[in-house]
Parts: sequence; C-alpha cells; structure tokens
Amino acid sequence: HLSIDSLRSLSDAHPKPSHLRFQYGTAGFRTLGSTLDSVLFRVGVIAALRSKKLDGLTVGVMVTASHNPEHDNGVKIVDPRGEMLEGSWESHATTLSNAPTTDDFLEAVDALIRTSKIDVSKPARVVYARDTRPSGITLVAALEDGLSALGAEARNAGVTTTPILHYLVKAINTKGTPDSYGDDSEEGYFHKLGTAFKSLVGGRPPLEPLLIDCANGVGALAASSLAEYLGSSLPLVLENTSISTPGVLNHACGADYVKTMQRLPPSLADRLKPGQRACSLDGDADRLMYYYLDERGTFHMLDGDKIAALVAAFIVDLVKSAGLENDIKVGVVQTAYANGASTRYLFERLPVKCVATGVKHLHHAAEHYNIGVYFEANGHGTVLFSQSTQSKLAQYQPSTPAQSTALTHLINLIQLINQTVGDALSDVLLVETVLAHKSYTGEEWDSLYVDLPNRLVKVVVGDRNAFRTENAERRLVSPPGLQAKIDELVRRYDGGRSFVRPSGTEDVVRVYAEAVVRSQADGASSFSLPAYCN
Ligand code: G16
Repeated sequence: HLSIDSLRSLSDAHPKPSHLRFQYGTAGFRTLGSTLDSVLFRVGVIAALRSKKLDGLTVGVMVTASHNPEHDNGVKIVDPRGEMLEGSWESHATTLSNAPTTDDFLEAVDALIRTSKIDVSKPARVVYARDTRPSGITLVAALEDGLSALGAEARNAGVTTTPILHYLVKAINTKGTPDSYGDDSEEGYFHKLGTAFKSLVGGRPPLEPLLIDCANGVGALAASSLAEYLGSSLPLVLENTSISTPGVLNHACGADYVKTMQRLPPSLADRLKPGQRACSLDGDADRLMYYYLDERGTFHMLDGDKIAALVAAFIVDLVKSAGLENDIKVGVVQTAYANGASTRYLFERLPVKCVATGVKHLHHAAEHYNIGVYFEANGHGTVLFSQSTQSKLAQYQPSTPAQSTALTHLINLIQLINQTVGDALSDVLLVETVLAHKSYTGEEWDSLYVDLPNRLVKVVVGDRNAFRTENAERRLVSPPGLQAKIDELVRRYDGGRSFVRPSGTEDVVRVYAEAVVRSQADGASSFSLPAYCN
C-alpha cells in the first residue's frame, strides 16, 4: 500500500531548498512560486494520508496564490465537507514541508502515520485544481508525483476557481446520498447556482448588465460559463479577462486592488457609467468587491462589510416573513478589519462576533448560528445554513401565501449560496438577488450606513513572526511595548481604532487604522514602527 522505495525516489526528485522555511498559514502555503516544488510534492503525500485517515473520503488540493502577485503561488488542502483543512493537520503539513532531507521526510511521514493512527491500507482519493498562474503547471506535476507515491486515486479538475474546487470536494463526497450537494462537475455547479438564481429573480423587472472585473484570472473562465447559464436573467459584461498575458494577473485590478487602493481599477475608467453596478473578483474568484460611480463620477466601494449588512438584513426579513423568527436565529461573524460603522449597524439588529482573520475562523464561528453570515471586509465570505435549519425549512408548513413565498426564497438561497467557502460568483448572484428584491441601486445599498474613513497598509519587517496577537488579533502581545505605543497614538484621534498583525499570506505585517475624520485615519496608519521591529 505504501512503497517506501517509490516514495524515497520521488522525494529525491523534489528536494527541499535548504535555506527556506515553509509555513501552512492563513490559506495554506504561499510564497514565490519558483520555490514551492518540494512543498507541492509533500502536499500530495499529506493530502493522500489525510484521505486514508478519513477512510478514503475525497480530499481537495487547490494550487493558487489568490490575490497575491502573479509570481507567487500556493497550495491548500480542502477537507471532505469542502471546508478548510483541520487545524491539527496544518501543523503536520508545516512539519512535513520543512523536513530537510528525504530521510527526515520519510521519518516525519512515518511519525505522522503512527501518531495519527493512519491505516495505510485504506484508499486515498484526491481531487485537485489550479488557477491560471504559469507556475501552476509544474507545481501540479510535483503534486501528482506526491499523489502517485502514495498510490492515490487522483482526479484532475483542471484550471478552475478555488470555490468550484471546494464545491467539487463536497459534491463528490455526498454523491448518491440524501445530502447530495449537486452534480460533481463544473456544469453541476453552474446549473445549481443558475437555476436557484432564476427562481429567485423570476417575475421581477430585468436586471441591468453587471460589469465584472475578472482580475485577469481564472474567474474570467468561470464567469463566462456562468454568463451562459444565466442568459438574460443577469447580463454580465466581463472585463480584465486576459488569462494568458504574462504579468497582468491581479495587476492594477481585482478585489484586493480595489479594497486596498479604495479606487476603481484604471482599466475600467472609460467602461463604467455613473450609477452602473460593477464588481471585482480576485485571482481565484473567492473574493468580491462591489462599487459604482455616482453622478459626479466619484467612486464608492461596497466591500465585504456592506455585503454582510445587505445580505444579513435580507435574510432576517425573509425568516420573519416566513413566520420563523422564533425558531431560526441569524448571526454575523466579522474580523477586526470590519469597519466600525458596519459593526455598529449590524450589532443594532442581530448578534455579531469578531474572530481572527482567515476564512476557517469565520466559518467555524458561523456554524454556531442557525444561519451564520460571515464576510471579511476584503470581500471573502458566505452564508451557512445549519443542517437542522435546512431540515426545519424543508418540513415547515407555511400558513399564508406570504409565508410560503418567503420560505421558497430561503430554500432557493440554500441552493444559490456556496456554503463550503466564500465564492465571488455565488456572492454576485446573492447580492444581485437582494438588490432585485429590494429594488436597490448601488447608492441605496451604500446608504445603509456610512463607512468610517480607514487605511490598511503593509509594512515589511525583519521577522513578521515576532508579531503576536490576542483578542481576535486586536491587540499585540509582542514585540513588547508596541501595543502601548499604538494605544497612545489611537487616544489622540476621535473614534480612533488601530491594530497591527502579521499577514498569513504575505511576508509583511498589516497595519489598520480608522477614525471619524479621513485625515486622522491616514495619520494613524502612517506612524513608523520602532527600530526594534525591523
Ligand atoms: C486569504 C484568506 C482570507 C484572508 C486573506 C488575507 O485570502 O483566505 O481569509 O483574509 O488571505 O490574509 P492575511 O491578512 O493573513 O494575509 P485569499 O483570497 O488570498 O485566499
């Protein structure tokens, strides 16, 4: 079942660079694509072992560096329910990826098999995909070597979005069961989302075309397939779709650019008409940023917080209209990056929880609600309907036509929303559904609350691991003395709030600042870190 000779010789072909240390971070391993060969091989081995540990359930592997620059790449493992890899296995992945030699690696594999009690005679099944990064081709070949070293049954899902890979994992593992998540193919995914969307907006006035900035990434392929399924129910105008032009992925476009720069991608300047709705995906289509230009041509951003507010309020209304407000509780999960105005808006209406950055943290917290809405300010998020809520909705007998309509909408939302992970395309359909139901323009949506001015900057430091946080990343515990300095600065600004945390996807620390007055938010984020941090 496990040929040590084959594992040894394949491992020799993928040596670990001696000067590098790898870390399974916020969203898996992520760094320069050219340094990741050994990591990909080893991830193949780990994913196969994870599947064996779980009795041969299918595990997913996604090769992507999402919003990062084109020369970066990365890889993450997806657990059988379509969710992020379980925490304890993240440390196994870090350990195995750092074993200096083949002998050390084989020893680490052996230790993992023994300590995790893995029955290696069990089958291993893995489905994998990559985004459009050029380095993905050789990295996938390294991954395939790792899978074949363990004799895994491997399914190549080709070039696709991260959320579609998550969908496939869940669809494969629920196939033929009463909980079937949908057909385990891209067509199955588009069919599921498209059908639910058409039911939700059916009978309403036709929607104006939506302009989508595809970040020159894999979202361009998926969005163009989705456009076909949607037909006239939602005309999509796709921009930044150059997936084979070197250097353009996420460059001056995409969700991260819009969120960080708080401005329109320059390539859309003469494409977007005042009042028209537009949005940006990121490099693997798991983040979504909406925006519009007002009459005067001023840019207005509708970020993950605005999406959370829009969607949460809509779902709360539907639950109420269905007559289920005493049975189904809706809650929201955010991170410290959520704009203070959004937290206040939501908190006045429903329970809100703040957790550490990373979809895995938000996802788990959202599972504690009957319906959990989670969005990061950067546009990464989804809505989870607990199993018992789904059963409750399926069995509920409405007593009025209005209740029955609301119930049908809720059941369609369960189909529309990719509950495995944040999914920009599924979120587009969710936002468009709410806008259609509420007859909101971008401007009306934007006016739910007014964002506090804020700045988010990246600072390059000598060792980002020297920065450790507590209280959902809102306070630093190290380096010593730095939090006191932040507190002192923040006190000088009206409604000031600021925090510093190490990124889990880039070699930087992130500094966030918000204040009531724009110039004050800018000032608070431009303080320099003390010399001892560099
Ligand atoms: C990933 C994670 C997100 C996180 C983001 C930035 O997004 O999935 O949850 O917000 O990285 O994380 P950090 O601040 O630690 O670098 P993506 O879209 O890059 O996969």
